[in-house]
Amino acid sequence: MSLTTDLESLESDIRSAIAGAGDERALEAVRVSALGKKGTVSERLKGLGAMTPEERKTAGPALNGLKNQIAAAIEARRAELREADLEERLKTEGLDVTLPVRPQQQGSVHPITQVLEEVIAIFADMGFAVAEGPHIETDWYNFGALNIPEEHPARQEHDTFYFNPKPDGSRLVLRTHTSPVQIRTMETAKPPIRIIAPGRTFRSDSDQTHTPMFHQVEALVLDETTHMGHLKGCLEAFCKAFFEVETVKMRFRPSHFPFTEPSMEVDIGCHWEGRELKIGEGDDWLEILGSGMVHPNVIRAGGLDPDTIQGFAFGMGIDRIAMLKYGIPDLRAFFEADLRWLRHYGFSALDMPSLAEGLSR
Ligand code: 2NM
Repeated sequence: MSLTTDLESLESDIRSAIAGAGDERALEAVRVSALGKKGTVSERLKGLGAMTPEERKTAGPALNGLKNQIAAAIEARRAELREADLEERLKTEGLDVTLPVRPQQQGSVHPITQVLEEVIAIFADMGFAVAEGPHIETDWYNFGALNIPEEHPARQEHDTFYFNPKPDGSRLVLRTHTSPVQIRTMETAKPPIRIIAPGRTFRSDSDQTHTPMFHQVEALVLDETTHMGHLKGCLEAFCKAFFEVETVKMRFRPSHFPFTEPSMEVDIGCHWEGRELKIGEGDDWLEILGSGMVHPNVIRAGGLDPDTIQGFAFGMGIDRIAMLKYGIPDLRAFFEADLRWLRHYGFSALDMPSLAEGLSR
């Protein structure tokens, strides 16, 4: 058989193998069988060495030409396969962006999450940052730094969950309020400080109006000049935004907290219309939060100088204001994971609370 016929039939075999390769793996196998170390074309190229110079003159260019043409044919087929693969994927993985997001929404946002997001949206708009901290705290961060020393009567009122004592006698606690976050913030941030601390809190107390785990948002504003007028303005702006009303009647009642001096509890006006509680005006009062000017001892405990730094703090129960805003009668239902209840009181997962687009609709 002449060299030309041999190469012609070899070329046609390889070309039909290339054309027959249905995917890139099959094509790679064809490449190896022709151009690999022991491939049919490579073996013939090795034979060049044994030829006479005269034979090599025609066989060399013919073999190298074949090798290059096969290589080019393989690359062309590879591109073709990739193109076809892409076409196929575009057809099957296609996405109709005009379709509704989901045929029907599964699940819903828990009312506490909704209210937490609403509160964060309101204070973020006023320039507050969100701060977080651990649920398990030391006695110092939960009590000592907040001007609640050992034997202070407030310790009993907190119904604290204590961990077993450590060898040195100290005991960790589940935080009874989010105030430890404010102390940690004072230690690390430089005034002016404007933060809210939302999160879970724990007290060993369970009845119609108390659950052992509940949610709080506390706020802290510290600089050189902040006073009670700022506190009142801030709380009034919050109440209007949160209850989505134009005006809100408010009452500041003198009170006592170890961590603030003076301290005030804040009530908002309300009245009943049939079985519906209307918030903002009326002759009844609802207590919604505690507040005051941060006690000098607390500022000092946070590592700041109470002679130059002052400001206010307040705290409220998220679960409680969620009940008030959305007319939820029993606090315990919040944590029973009853699907029918969740569907009834839940919120759309697609509507983010925002001041511009409406908090709760
Ligand atoms: C309240 C009422 C009044 C409060 C105080 C502080 C801190 F850490 F700055 F001293 N955080 N939160 C505070 C003040 C909390 O909850 C009813």
